[in-house]
Amino acid sequence: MKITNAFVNITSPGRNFVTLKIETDEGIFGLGDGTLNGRELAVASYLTEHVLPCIIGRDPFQSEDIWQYLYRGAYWRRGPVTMAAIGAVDVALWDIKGKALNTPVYNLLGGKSRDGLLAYAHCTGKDIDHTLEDVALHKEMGFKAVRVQSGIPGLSTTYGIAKGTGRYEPAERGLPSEHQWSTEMYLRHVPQLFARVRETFGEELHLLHDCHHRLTPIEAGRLGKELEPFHLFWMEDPTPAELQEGFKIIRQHTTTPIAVGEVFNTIWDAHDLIRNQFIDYIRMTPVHSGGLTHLKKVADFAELYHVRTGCHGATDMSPVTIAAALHFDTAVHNFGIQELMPHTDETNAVFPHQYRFKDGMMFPGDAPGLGVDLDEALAAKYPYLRAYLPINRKLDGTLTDW
Ligand code: GCO
Ligand code: MG
Repeated sequence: MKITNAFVNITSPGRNFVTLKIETDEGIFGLGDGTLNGRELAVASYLTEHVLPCIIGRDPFQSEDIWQYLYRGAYWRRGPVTMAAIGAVDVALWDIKGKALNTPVYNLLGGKSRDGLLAYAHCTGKDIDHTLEDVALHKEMGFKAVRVQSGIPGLSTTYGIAKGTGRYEPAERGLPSEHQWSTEMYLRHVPQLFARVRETFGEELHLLHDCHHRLTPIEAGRLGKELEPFHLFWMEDPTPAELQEGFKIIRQHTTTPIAVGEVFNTIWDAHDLIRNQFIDYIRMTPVHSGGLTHLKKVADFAELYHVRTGCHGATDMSPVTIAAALHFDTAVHNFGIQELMPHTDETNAVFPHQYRFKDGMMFPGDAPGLGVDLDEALAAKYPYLRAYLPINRKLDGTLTDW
């Protein structure tokens, strides 16, 4: 089998997505996702100008060799743009292989290790009462795990909170907006939020929380310690992770489990965190970490250190990435949980897919390959619109971490 053609599709059915389609001489095609929130066109151009011409004529079954060719061969390694581009190619190749062998991708990664995948929803509200309502709604929908976020009294904006009654969408059309931040207000508020959630819903519901890189390690240690009575499933992205040894300080102060890695691109971003057992869950997902080929290696390495997976699944992971993540989750031994932030109806129509949610669990479906399609005619109706993540400033105006 040979790759005969490859092209990038950019569409914006509610938000921007960059999709790679690789075609072969046997009429089988594969899809990959290269969406990088707020930097979409950089990946599209990297693929079109620098990657796709090099893969025409290659055998799509050689996913390992093609991965190494694009990673080692380019000399310039790592980084979100490079790894999203490699990820798009790699996932499309696994899709082709599955279709050619008439089997779902999870069978190529080791086969079923479980029947269903525990998924968590993102629950938000402008204050604690509204957040409790959202948690109740998601419990009703069948969720057994929820990530709980709430507006912070005194701050006009808080990350991760839906606007009005709409769904939460991290990217905003136009140039970046500005959010406000106060660590003091946040640290006072979050333990009260979790006290109310446990009081209302009891012990059984799995509770998660995303700190979105806002804290220093010692502040994260304090928060983790104060949240211990509420038995969190995880505390996510407590501090930026470029300084991996910072997580040692968090570990010294709390038994609240730690998850990190949605912005990581390769094992080298997580290597020390994993081997020193500073974290409990690794959040890397196929699109931003070089596809299934690399992510499988990360998971196998993490397994040695009792670290489980928790793939990032916000709306900026297209249905192609969600499907790839679900096949990966199904196969790896050390699966932990899968994030599920629902796409708009428009997005679901552009990317018809086999995966399903039922009773708190997700299922990849048994279609050959990934089980996702791209309706190109419908996609063409939603042209790209510039969008960014917001930026974040402390109350005195200092730019801080998003
Ligand atoms: C999550 C995330 C998102 C990110 C977004 C960035 O855990 O779902 O933190 O909400 O902000 O995916 O592109
Ligand atoms: Mg997050």
